[in-house]
Amino acid sequence: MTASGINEATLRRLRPDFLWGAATAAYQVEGAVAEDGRGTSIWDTFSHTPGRTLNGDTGDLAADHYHRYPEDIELMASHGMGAYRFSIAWPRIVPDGAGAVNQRGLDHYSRLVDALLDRGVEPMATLFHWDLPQALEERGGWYARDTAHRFADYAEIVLAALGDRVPKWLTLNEPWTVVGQGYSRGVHAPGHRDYHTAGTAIHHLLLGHGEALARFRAIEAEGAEMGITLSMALPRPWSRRPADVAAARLLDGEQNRVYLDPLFRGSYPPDLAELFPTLFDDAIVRPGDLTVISEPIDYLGVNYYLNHLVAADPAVPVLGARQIHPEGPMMSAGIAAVPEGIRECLVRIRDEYRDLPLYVTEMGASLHDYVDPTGRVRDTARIDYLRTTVESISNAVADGVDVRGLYVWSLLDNLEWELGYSIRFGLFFVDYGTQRRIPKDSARWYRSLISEHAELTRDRADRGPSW
Ligand code: IFM
Repeated sequence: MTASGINEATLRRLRPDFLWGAATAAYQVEGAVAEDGRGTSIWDTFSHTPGRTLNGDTGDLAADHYHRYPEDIELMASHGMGAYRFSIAWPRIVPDGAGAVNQRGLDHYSRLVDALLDRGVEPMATLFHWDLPQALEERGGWYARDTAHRFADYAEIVLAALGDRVPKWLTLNEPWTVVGQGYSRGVHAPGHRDYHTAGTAIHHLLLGHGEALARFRAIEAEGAEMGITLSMALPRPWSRRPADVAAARLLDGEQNRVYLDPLFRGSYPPDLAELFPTLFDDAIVRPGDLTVISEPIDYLGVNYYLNHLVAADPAVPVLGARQIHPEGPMMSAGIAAVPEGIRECLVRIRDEYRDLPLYVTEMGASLHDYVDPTGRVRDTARIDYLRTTVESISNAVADGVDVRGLYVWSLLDNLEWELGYSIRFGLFFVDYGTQRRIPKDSARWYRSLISEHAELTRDRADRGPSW
């Protein structure tokens, strides 16, 4: 057994160049919302609207990563991390969503990328992690087809500036969360609560993805690759009753298949026609759209948090289904911590969709961490969660799935959207009053895991890749 508590054979199974990283998103960590010409995003508007976020928390200051990124990169490097997944704030680049480009925004990310490369940390950039320019929301947001075209324009600007130095790109982060929380359930920005029209937002997000991918292919950034990150859920029926089985199937459609099917099969799942009628409306899904959306990606990013049982419940509007949080310890966000489920998600993609390279672009545990009187953050539950995560990824590799990296959510404690700063996901504790970063026990554990893996796979790395 190794110091990380993961047995050697399990760690050896992961490729020598397996990427060990951490992830963040612009609005959750950057702060500096009024600096260097940044425009307003829907999350500025939403978080400043009374009653929308817990305690009225906003991303105005967040973890001040906009200014403190050199220190944060140093933390990654000194903890052995070889990769950083961050997102680019669209309103920093095109403040009004269309038209004038803000060079100061591009310069910021250019400096960030150079600083990462200097420290040997590979950048992975997400183009859209939910901070839509407010100006585009006022023109219909993702209900409007034009937003997809504007997204592609913005992507092209960023790719032209950074495509030579950023080897890994993601178009969208978790379109399910954007739509499920922001358009259907109304708990995220922009706060719409309408399943009936949510399909339109799904389609335009995916169209934006496809058009951005086409621009990327046209640029031919050498050595760079592009994918998309989906959040995969594991909804299972509460019982074998046909009504529960059908309810779980519906949630699987709403959370997984409605994104996977168009991306990999070029069609929307017919069983979702009642839930998302506009996905079957020719005025919304126009000829050729699904061809654009299903153009092959270089890899898929998978985020995994949700594992729940589903029971039919006619009292629940629209879905007629209730989620029951199951077995296992609960994390503080009310999310059941069942990290083993990642194996099933990864295998499913290979078996039901396509055998392509996969990156786990987020997995993490939310806890009520605190600094104890000795100055330590003893987040044992997060270490257990991450240990099981790594073992489960290795099991998927044993099943023959091509998994190439893990980006822990999150590098730093940050703004957990509508839950504000009430819960913490970071490997590094952020004392928000002083912005001091304190490595949690999990950060030290991650460092030892990364060095054990390097040690165990050194021979194979010296012989060169065998894949
Ligand atoms: O904080 C979020 C992140 O922005 C997207 N994926 C899930 C995380 C935890 O809820």
